[in-house]
Amino acid sequence: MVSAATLRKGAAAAVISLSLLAVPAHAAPSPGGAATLPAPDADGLLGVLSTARSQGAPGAMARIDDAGSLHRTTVGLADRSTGRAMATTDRFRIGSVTKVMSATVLLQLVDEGKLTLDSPINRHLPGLLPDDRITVRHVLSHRSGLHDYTDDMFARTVEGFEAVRTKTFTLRQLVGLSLRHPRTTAPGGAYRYSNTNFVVAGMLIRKLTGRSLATEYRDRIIEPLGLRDTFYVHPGTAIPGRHARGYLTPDTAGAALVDATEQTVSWAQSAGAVISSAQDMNTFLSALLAGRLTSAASLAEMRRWVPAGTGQAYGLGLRRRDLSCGVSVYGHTGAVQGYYTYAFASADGRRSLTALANTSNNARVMNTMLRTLDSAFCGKRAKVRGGAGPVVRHEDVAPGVARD
Ligand code: REY
Repeated sequence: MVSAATLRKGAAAAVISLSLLAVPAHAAPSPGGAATLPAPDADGLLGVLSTARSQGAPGAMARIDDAGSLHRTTVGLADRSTGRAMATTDRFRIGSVTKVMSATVLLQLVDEGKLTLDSPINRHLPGLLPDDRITVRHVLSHRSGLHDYTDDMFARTVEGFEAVRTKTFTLRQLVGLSLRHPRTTAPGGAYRYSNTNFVVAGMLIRKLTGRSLATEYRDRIIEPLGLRDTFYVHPGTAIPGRHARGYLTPDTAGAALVDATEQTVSWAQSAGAVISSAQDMNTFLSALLAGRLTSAASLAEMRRWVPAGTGQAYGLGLRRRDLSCGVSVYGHTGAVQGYYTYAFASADGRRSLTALANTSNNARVMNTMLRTLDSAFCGKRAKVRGGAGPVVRHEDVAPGVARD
C-alpha cells in the first residue's frame, strides 16, 4: 500500500523533476536519414509524457540521440516510496525490445554459417515442435502459428503476475504451455504476435552456440557496443544499480498500483527479460540499423516486412511503424509488468528514441507513449490525434496485455 502522504510527496517531486535538455544538432545531410527529418519537438515530447503521467504512470522519460545531439525529458517519479524523480539514466526492464537482441544474435549465427533462415526449427531442436514445416524465419516473423502462452498466464493481471514473479521456467516448459493449444495458423501464415516464437529463438541460440543467453547477449551485443546498463540476470530478480521501479496497474479501477520491480521474468527470457537504459537501447538500435551488428544481407532479411496491423509491419524481431508525417521508424515496444518501453530509430539509425513509462496494463498510457515517436521523428509536423477518441489496441505486444 502507498500512503496518501507518499503520494503527495510524489506529486511535489514530480513538479520539480521536470527537466528538458536539448543540444543543437550539427548533423551532416544524409539522404533519407535523420538529417532530413524535422527537428524533434521537445515541447510536444514533454506534453506527451505529462499526459501519460496524468493517465496513471508514476513517471515517464524519453531520450533522443540525434547524430551527436541529445534531447532528454522526464516527468514524475522513478520510485513512489522514496519520492525519487525519474531520470533518463535510470535502468529499467525493456520487455520485448529483448526480441530485437535475440533476432540480432540469430542473424549473426546466420552470418557465421551456423543457421539458415528457411531451415526447420526441428532440424536443430529435434521433436520440439509438432510441425516440421515451421522454420526459423516463421518464428522470427511471428508466422509460426505457435499460440502465445502468456494469454492464459496473464488473463488475470495481478494474480497471474504474482503466480510467476519468483518462478523459474525452462524454455522447453514455456513451449510446452503453448503446445497445449491448437496452432493459430499454418506455418508461414499471417503474422500473429506470440512470445512463444522468441522462446524458441532462445532455445536455438543456446543449441547452436552451446552457451547461455546471458553469454551470447554479452559477447555479441553488450561488450562490442560498450553498453554499460544492459544486463541479462535471469533468474535473478533485482535490477542492478540505479533504476526506475515498475508499477503494475491492476484490472480493478481505482485499486492501488502493484510494485512489480522485482521478478525473475522467467516467463519471458529471450522474449523479454533484458534490463537496459535509454542510452544503451538508442546505441543498440542505431548500431543495428547502421549495419554494424550483422552483414548487410542479414539486416536486409530483418527488414523484409509482413503486414502487422495499421501503420505497422514486422520483419525479423524488428517492427516498422509508419508515422503521421510519412516517416517510418524501426525498433520494438516492450511491456513487462510495471514498464512500457518504445525504442525506435530512423532508417539509417542516426536518430533514435527510447521512451519509458513506469507502469503497464494501462492502455491509455501505452497509446499516449506511442506519440513520443511523432514528437521525436515528425517534430512539429506530427498530426495531432484527437484525445477523446477510442483507445486503440496495438499489435506491438501480445493480445490482451493492457486493459482499456
Ligand atoms: C504480458 C502481460 C505482456 C503484461 C507481454 N510482454 O507479452 C511481452 C512484450 C514480453 O511484448 C501485463 N498485462 C502488463 C496483463 C494483462 O497482465 N492482463 O501489462 O503488465 O513486451
